[in-house]
Amino acid sequence: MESTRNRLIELLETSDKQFVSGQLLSEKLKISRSAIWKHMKELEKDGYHVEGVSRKGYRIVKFPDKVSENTIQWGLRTDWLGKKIIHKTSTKTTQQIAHQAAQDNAEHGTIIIADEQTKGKGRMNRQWQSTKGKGIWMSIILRPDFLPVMAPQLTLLSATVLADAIAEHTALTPKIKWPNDILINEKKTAGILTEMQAEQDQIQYVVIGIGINVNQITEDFDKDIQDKATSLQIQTGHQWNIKDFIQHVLQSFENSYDSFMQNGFPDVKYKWESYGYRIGEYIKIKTLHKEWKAKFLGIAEDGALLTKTDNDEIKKIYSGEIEW
Ligand code: BT5
Repeated sequence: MESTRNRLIELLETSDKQFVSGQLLSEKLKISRSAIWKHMKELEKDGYHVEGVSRKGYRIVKFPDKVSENTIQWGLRTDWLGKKIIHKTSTKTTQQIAHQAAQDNAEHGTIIIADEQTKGKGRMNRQWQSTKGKGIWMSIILRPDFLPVMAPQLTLLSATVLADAIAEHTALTPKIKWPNDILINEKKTAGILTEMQAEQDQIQYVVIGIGINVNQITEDFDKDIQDKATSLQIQTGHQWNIKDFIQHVLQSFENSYDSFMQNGFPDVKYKWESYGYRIGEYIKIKTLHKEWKAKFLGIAEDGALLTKTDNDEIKKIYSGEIEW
């Protein structure tokens, strides 16, 4: 039943807005015309708007707002990103599914997306809270043809994509806090986790994990992060259509990635710095043995944070705790 239904959606979807005759559907799916009609009624119950016109056939005029492989793909204007989508209603983490899929040869641009993650991952084994149906929890598999040392540039690029998508879609003013936090009004609304499988001089694949808080209210976050996390809904006072926003992010991602591959890193650096949080201000850097203040200048090509000390020494910072 489920697979016939998916095939039916697929047939209607690939015909785009054209009608598909009942005759053709019944031949392809090997079911009677009245069975097709029953399937259409079921689709309507799920939020699809199907138009049926005698002598012409059927066509989908609107997909439901909920997220699924079909609803994301319908109207997605990308060439390679999201051509293959794996959607889960609930999973531990989309990163794990992405790694598995990549090892099973999933193609460049495959995305894994979930309504809910029960063990969402942040960096360094931290947790990422992923409330059901309230945000975008997605992993993108990429197979870039460059050296592993360049992978951090993809994290920086992803941050600019999210900042752009939020700014364009909602008219809010996001900031990127080094290395990968997207802030709105000083609170975190999105995060990025880049993981990679590589040999010394070759990347096998990269998984870019993207988490964006969309429709949470403050109480949806655990108490310990309520004062530092935010969502588009909290910031704008209304709900956002998650499927539309996913499509926007994917389209922006593909454009930026393609232009990065053609033109290299300078445009990404420029854009990143235009969103950079506290550029030009003093920050405090703490390592195990030392603590010092320096001016935050921007980012280096390798993803490091560029600073200038009071005796005009330019220093790249790769790790350590930063106090902003
Ligand atoms: C990140 O880590 O910001 C990376 C987040 C990546 C999440 C995506 S969702 C799809 C894919 N699948 C996954 O399992 N992960 C990726 P980090 O910079 O380490 O930030 C983690 C810290 O942010 C936590 O320790 C909390 O303090 C805070 N935090 C947790 N959940 C949050 C949320 N939903 N919104 C804002 N802050 C959060």
